[in-house]
Amino acid sequence: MDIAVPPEASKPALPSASNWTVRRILALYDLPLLDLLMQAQDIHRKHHEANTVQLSSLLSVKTGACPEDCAYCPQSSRYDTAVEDEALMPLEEVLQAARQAKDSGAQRFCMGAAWRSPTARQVDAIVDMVAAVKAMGLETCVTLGMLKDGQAERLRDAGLDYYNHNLDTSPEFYGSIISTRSYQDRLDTLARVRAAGVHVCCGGIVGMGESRGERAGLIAQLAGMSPHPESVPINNLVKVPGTPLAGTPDIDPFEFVRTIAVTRIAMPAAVVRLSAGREAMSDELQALCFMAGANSIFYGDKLLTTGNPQAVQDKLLFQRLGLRPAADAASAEAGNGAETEIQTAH
Ligand code: SAM
Ligand code: DTB
Ligand code: SF4
Repeated sequence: MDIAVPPEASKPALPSASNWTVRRILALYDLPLLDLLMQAQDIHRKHHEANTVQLSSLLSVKTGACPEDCAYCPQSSRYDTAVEDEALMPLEEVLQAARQAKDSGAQRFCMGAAWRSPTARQVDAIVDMVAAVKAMGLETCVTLGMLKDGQAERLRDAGLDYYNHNLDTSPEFYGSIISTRSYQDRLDTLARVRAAGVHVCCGGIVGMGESRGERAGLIAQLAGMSPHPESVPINNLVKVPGTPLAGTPDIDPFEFVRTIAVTRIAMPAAVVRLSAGREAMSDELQALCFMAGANSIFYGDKLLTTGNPQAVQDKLLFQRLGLRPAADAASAEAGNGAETEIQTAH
C-alpha cells in the first residue's frame, strides 16, 4: 500500500463545506493510522471537550412492514427477517421508554418509524410524542423517512431538536443498496429539515461491500453540506439474517476507525456518533474510535430492532477509559453542571 503523505493531506484546512473533495479525503485515509489518529484527536480537542461522549437512546415507535427496499434493513417488507411488525406505539408506552432512558442517563431520545414518508395524521401522532418527551427534559430526535413541505415545521413547533435522515453511502454505490428512493429525495428532505431550523443528524453505513473510494464519497457529500450536519452517525452494518446484505464480509476494524477519524477531520464541529454495530466491537476497537474523534453513542440495550451493548457494560467501559457523558443542553441551561451521571438499573 502506498503510504506516502501528500502535502495537502498533512495539514487539512478547517471547516469549509466546499473543499473536501473525494481526492483530499482519500489522502487522509492513506495516512499512517497513528498520524491520522493524532490529527483527528488534535482537531477534536480544538472543537469539543475532551473525554466527553453524548448519549442518545433509541426507540422504534413503528416497526417493520416498510415498503422501501434498503438492502441492509430488517424492517423492509421485502425481506424475510425475524422482525415482528408493530403498529404505531401508544403515547404512554413511548413516554415510559423515554422516562427509563432519562433515568439511565440518556440525554437525547430518538424515535424511529419504519415509514417511507409519514402522512399528515402520522405526523400529528409524532408531534404529541415529541412534545411530551421534550417536556420531560430530554432532547428530541425523530427519523420518519422522507418529509413533505411543512412537516419539518410542525415537528419543530412541537419541540423537535434533531431530525435523523442518512445519506447512507456515496451517490455511486447508492443504487446497489436502495432503489425505491433516490439520493436526491434524501437531499430534498435534508433541505426541508435545515430550512425549518431543526438540527440535522445525517450520516451513513459502512461495511456494506463499498470500496474505500465510496466511503470517501459519502464523507465528501456530508462535508459538502453547508452548514455541516450537527450530528453525524457512522453505522457499521449490522448483518441481519434475511436481508440481502446478511453475508457481506466484515470491514477491517482499522478501516472503520479510519472512517471515524476522517469524518472528524472533515467535519470538525459535528458530533460524530459511533452508531450501530458496537455490539460486535471489542472495547479496544471502541476506544480507538473515541481516539479518532467519535463523541456520541447510542446508549441502551436496543437500537431499533437489533441489540446494543447493555447500559451497565457502557458504564464500565466509560470508567475504564475515563470518559464521561457530555452535558446535555437542558441541564446546562438549568445550570446543573457540566457532567451527568450514567445511571444503570444495577
Ligand atoms: N425509515 C426511516 C428512514 O429510512 O429514513 C427511518 C429509520 S432507518 C432504520 C434509519 C437508518 O438506520 C438508516 O438510514 C440506516 O442508516 C440505519 N440502519 C438501518 N438498518 C441498519 C443496519 N442493519 N445496520 C446499520 N445501520 C442500519
Ligand atoms: C442511525 O444512523 N442509526 C440508527 C438511527 N440512526 C435511527 C438506527 C440503527 C439501526 C440498526 C438496525 C436496527 O436496530 O434495526
Ligand atoms: Fe424502511 Fe427506513 Fe428500513 Fe429503509 S431504512 S427499509 S426506509 S425503515
